[in-house]
Amino acid sequence: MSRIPPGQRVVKELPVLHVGPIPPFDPERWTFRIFGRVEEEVTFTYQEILQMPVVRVVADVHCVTGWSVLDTVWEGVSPKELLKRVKILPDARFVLVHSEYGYTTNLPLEALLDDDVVLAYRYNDAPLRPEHGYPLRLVVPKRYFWKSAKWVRGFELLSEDRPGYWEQRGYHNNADPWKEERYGI
Ligand SMILES: Nc1nc2c(c(=O)[nH]1)N[C@H]1C(S)=C(S)[C@@H](COP(=O)(O)O)O[C@H]1N2
Ligand SMILES: [Mo]
Repeated sequence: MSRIPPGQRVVKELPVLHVGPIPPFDPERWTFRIFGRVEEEVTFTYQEILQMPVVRVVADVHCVTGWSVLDTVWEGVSPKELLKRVKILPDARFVLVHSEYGYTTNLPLEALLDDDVVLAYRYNDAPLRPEHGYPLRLVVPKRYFWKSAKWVRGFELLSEDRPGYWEQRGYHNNADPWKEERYGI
């Protein structure tokens, strides 16, 4: 079976693709916040995130514009690890991922808890570079890469799905590259 989803071509290096500027990072003021459908919201400092158990994920990533990069290596923390530290309300089924400058993307909570999902601060055995999302980026290998939000600052747990930045602009809500869920509902 092919490793390349339909309509994709392999490139060697991860291109740099995003809307808006690269945000500055102040480790003293930066926080990651989990809020919404949780009993009590929580915020983590960058230091606290670095102290959590490290996970390493090797994955192929697929951008909706047609490029794929094979065997990308990410290290960071698992969203599961962060979510262990809150009490999730029983009606929480979706997550809106919040990044700097208002970029958002939505996922089913279950998808965020998948074993291959990581909040990464290292890429290919080096510190993640600012243009690729440093200090922290989400990587969701099973979805088109716009769901892998760079410069993440929080998870908002929701009882009902709420479309993110690209999902509001015509990109597919589910974004499975193997089903070519590029545009539309
Ligand atoms: N915050 C933020 N994250 C983002 C984007 C963005 O515009 N802003 N673009 C997405 C898209 S469309 C892609 S293809 C990947 C690109 O990641 P890269 O620049 O590290 O290759 O980031 C995703 N994450
Ligand atoms: Mo993309």
